[in-house]
Amino acid sequence: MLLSMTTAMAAHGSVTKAAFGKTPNGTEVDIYTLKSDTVEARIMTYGARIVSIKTADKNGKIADVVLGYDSLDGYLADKKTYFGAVVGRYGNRIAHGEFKLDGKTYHLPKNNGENSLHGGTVGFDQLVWKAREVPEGIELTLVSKDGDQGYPGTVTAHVRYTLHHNALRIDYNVTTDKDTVVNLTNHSYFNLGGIGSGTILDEEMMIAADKYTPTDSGLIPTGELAAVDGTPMDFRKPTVIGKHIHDDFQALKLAGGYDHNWVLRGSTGEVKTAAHVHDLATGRTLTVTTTEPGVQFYAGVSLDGTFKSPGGWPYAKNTALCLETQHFPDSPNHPSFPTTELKPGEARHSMTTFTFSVQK
Ligand code: FUC
Repeated sequence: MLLSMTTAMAAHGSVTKAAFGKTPNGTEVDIYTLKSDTVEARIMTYGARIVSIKTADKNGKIADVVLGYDSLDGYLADKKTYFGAVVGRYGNRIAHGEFKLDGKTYHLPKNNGENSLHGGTVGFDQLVWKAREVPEGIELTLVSKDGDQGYPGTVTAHVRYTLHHNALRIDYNVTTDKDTVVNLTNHSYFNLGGIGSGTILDEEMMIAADKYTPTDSGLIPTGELAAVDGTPMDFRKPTVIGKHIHDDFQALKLAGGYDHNWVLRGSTGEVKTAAHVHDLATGRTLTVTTTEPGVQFYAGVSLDGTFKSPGGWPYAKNTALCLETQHFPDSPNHPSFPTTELKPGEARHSMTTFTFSVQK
């Protein structure tokens, strides 16, 4: 009996909960451990963040493949990186912290030069979400009031993390009581070699995109969808990330490396492969699928070693990469981009999966 129960647990996974500390105003933060036969993922209620993802390499060696901290204090002290967070209300940038909706202009905090980044000064990444267990995972809920960070409408966001064998799935469901704009993503920093293993420049990556959105110097899209063909932005075939990162190419010079939105093939709402990453040294691979129209490939260009891993390893430039599935940056100011507008009575659903395997 005991044996069969244990087996059932391994097949269907398990979810456990523990305390992870308190925010400065005394709000308790919990951390949940999702375990399957191959992956252990920890997710906390502060920022609905992925704290760690442990999985084996080709020799069976387990490592944590996302950057993070071992205590809540680490996260509270770091307002720069968004490690593992659900970013909202609007992932990435809105030009001049301004957009028009139904004839009215809304003003957002300019927390990134002239622009608004990742939902403003206190985005969803810094709020404590409510959590409940669901089959194979947890659902986190946040209510953001009308006017929060300058955005219109009271928005209710439900983010569900579920773990099926080697696939961590994220489902986003958002509603509003007034017309607004929404663009949620997850900001995990992956290093498939494991924390402490070096940079991601030797990892091989494929992005399923023929185009990307070039930007100005503030990383705001110009509106053009440019072909990747013949440029360092071409990841249609698996390419070593460091191969062209220092090329004399304007988009790379503006961003100090890769920090751009790629236009995924296929349509919004359709589940499609966004990217595939392969760490040649350990054999670990990551496949990202999504219903979103774009993905921000960010090569950890602003990591500067200020923040450190639990073992004291400096989180330095290019030591991790983000694949932020999303609607395009600054969409509210680009009517030609897939719309980020959400109206009362509508429910915005999107999903992304991170699947971990080993390729020898
Ligand atoms: C990504 C980038 C930004 C920023 C942030 C931490 O989303 O687009 O440039 O550095 O992450």
